[in-house]
Amino acid sequence: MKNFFLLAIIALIAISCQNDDPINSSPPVVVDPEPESPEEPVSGKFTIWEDDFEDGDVSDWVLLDKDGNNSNWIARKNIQLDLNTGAIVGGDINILGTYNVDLNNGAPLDQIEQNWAIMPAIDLSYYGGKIELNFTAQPSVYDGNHNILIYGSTSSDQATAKLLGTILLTRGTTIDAAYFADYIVDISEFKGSHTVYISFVNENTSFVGYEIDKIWITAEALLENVSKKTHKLN
Ligand SMILES: [Ca+2]
Ligand SMILES: [Ca+2]
Ligand SMILES: [Ca+2]
Repeated sequence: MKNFFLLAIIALIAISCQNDDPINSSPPVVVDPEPESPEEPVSGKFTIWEDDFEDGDVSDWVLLDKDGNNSNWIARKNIQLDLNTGAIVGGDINILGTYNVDLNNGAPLDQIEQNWAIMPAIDLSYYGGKIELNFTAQPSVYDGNHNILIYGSTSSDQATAKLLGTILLTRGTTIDAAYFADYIVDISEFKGSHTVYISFVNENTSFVGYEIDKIWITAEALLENVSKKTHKLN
């Protein structure tokens, strides 16, 4: 019994270390429990995927400029304004962002954006309990509050995606300060699916910018039959 919990904790740590770049699509390695061990699922909230954009590489994402105005999601630093020159400059935070202004001069773009950032496929087939999409984000400096739309699909074709949540990203009163905050969307309905695509989409209005500092997905439980499956495969 004690051994089982020790092994379960090791398994949880192994799963928590699963990172992006590229997503590991093979089942998590679960150490075989002792034959007499109980058949309880491993439980606790743990991270099964994350991307913090610190490497500036989003080649594993699909970024779609659906409105076709050549303004799309990009990995970069959050924007700040140089108060001496009025130029848009990079801040300190590595983000995935999308802007509805010309970053050379700050002028608004004429077109309403329809920019999709589609995460690499995640495999939710061996997790149970509540599964949550967590992200740290803000509307950029010199912007107001804006909704970000979260879509989910089991197909890479975003036309099949359904709206999972409309999340209001809020700013404080200081126009040039950072107001990154954590937001959560329940994505438990995709439990059991082998390929899940989560997308971030701007709302259907003009804006200055959306900036996402980090995204991570948590699950409450590892399904007990994973250890059985692994056992059989061995
Ligand atoms: Ca990356
Ligand atoms: Ca666009
Ligand atoms: Ca970051």
